[in-house]
Amino acid sequence: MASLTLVIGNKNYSSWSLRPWLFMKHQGIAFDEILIPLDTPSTRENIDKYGPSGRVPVLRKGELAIWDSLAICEYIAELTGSGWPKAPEARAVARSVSAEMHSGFLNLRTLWPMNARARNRRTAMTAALEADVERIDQIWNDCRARFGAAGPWLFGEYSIADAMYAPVALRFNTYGASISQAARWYIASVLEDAPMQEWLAAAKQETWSYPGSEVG
Ligand SMILES: N[C@@H](CCC(=O)N[C@@H](CS)C(=O)NCC(=O)O)C(=O)O
Repeated sequence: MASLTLVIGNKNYSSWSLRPWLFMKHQGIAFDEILIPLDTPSTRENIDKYGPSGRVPVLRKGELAIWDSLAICEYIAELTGSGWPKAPEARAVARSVSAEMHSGFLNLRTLWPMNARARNRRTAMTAALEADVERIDQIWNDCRARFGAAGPWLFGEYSIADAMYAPVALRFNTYGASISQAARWYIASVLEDAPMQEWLAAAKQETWSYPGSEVG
C-alpha cells in the first residue's frame, strides 16, 4: 500500500494545513510531510506538483491526491474508522460545526490571520469580527455542554471538529479574544495538546515572516 504524504504550508501561518496535520497525528497514522513555503515566486509551481487547486494542504497516497482540509480529514476517518462521534446526533452536529468553520467566519479569518507564535497582538474590534467570535464561543459552549462529558474535547473524545477549530484557538490566544470561561478552558486543552505543542515548536523555528499576516 502506498504511504501517505501530507503537503502543507508554513507552520506559523497555514491554518488550513494545521487541521489535517493535527487530526492525522491524533489518529496515530504514519505520514511523511512536505512543507512548501507560501507567498514566494515558486509557491504555485511547487504546489502544482502535488495537487490541482493551487492550495495546500494536499494529501498524497501514490497517484491519489486529496486537496482540501476537510476532505483529507474525511478520508483519514474512513481509513481508521474513527474521527467523528459515534452517536448519530452528535455526529450530525459535529459535521455541522465543522462545515460551518470550513465555509464561514471570513471576518475572523481575514482580520485575525493565524500567526501561531505571536502573542499579545491587538487589533481594532469590529461588529463583524465580534459576531464571529461570539458565534464560535456559542458553538464551543453548546458542543461541550451537550456532547462533551466524556473528555476535554468538543464531543468528549477528539474529533475532526476539534481539528477544524484548532487554528481559531490559536487566533483567540494571539489576539486576546474576549470569551467565556468554558471557551477559555477549551482553548487550554487545545494548546496543551501534544501534537499542537509539536506544531507550535516547529512554527517557532521557522524564519519566514509575512507582513500581511503580521497584524496587531
Ligand atoms: N478550502 C481549502 C483552503 C486551502 C487554502 O486556502 N490554503 C492556503 C494556505 S492556508 C493556500 O494554499 N494558499 C495558497 C497560497 O498562499 O499561494 C482547504 O480547506 O484546504
